[in-house]
Amino acid sequence: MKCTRCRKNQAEIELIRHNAAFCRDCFVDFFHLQVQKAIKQWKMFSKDDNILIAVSGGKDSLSLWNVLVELGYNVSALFIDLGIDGFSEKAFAKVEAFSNKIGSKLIVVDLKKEGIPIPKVIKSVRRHPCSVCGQIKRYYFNMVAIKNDFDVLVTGHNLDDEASRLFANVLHWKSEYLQDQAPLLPSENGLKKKAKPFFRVTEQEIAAYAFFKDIDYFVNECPLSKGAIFSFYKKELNRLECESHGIKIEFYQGFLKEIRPLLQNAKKDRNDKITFCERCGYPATKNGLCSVCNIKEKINLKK
Ligand code: Q46
Ligand code: ZN
Repeated sequence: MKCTRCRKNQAEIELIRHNAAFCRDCFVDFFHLQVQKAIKQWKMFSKDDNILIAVSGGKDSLSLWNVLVELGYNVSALFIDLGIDGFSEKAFAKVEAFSNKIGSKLIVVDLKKEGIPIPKVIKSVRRHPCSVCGQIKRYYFNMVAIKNDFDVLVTGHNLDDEASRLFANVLHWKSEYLQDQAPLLPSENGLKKKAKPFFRVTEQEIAAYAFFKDIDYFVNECPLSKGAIFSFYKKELNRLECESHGIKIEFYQGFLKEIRPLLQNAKKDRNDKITFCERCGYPATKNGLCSVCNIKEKINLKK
């Protein structure tokens, strides 16, 4: 099969949902274009902005880092060392090597030094590891972005992540989470502006990009991820996608266009009631503390 774009080279990848097949070079151009479209459509950031990208060592974050640098954006990376022995060191090695290759600045937060490595935290907090780990990561992403005066924080969340999260939030009618679901969240209430430039591309497309660009990413599965519910929703959405190509993007874009605007008044009411952590100044959840100061408090009580 010939590439449907240049009509010269042999196609190496077929994208059924786009009704196209691309050779390597045309796929990379197409992929970059999808990211540029996302950035422009949502006015995520410009070439003058200082961008902080959260990286884990996996294919999504390293690929996004690569795309943004190739497109000429001013990017620094942030790696959170979760303190999961036998896992976090390997992830960090990939991130460090990639940072040296690409020539971008790398900032590291070590949760062992912060007193809250994830394996220790999950002994004190009775929730799924991913829920508490996600909360801690978001806290430090935001804190580092604010302290270092970055204009925007970006993450490698892709269409599969966003559609499965939306799917779960709709099934459980999590209205507060639905209010916060978008490819761009403005800077408000002590939270730095957040963008997801990969929301138009799928996991599979990112894997192809990483392969064509020879990106050496970390493939090991996190030992604490067992029972994470999002992988179940992702599988179900993939089944639907096989039956009806393009359903994932239609589901997500449809929500952004039709439903999200209706939720913004409820979000405004919520914003009016927000309070801030008396220790660190981050938005508070309960008893005057933010989620991470609450976790630190629990761990200290157990000592
Ligand atoms: S690192 Fe943390 Fe992930 Fe491991 S504990 Fe879950 S959220 S799976 S991206
Ligand atoms: Zn706090």
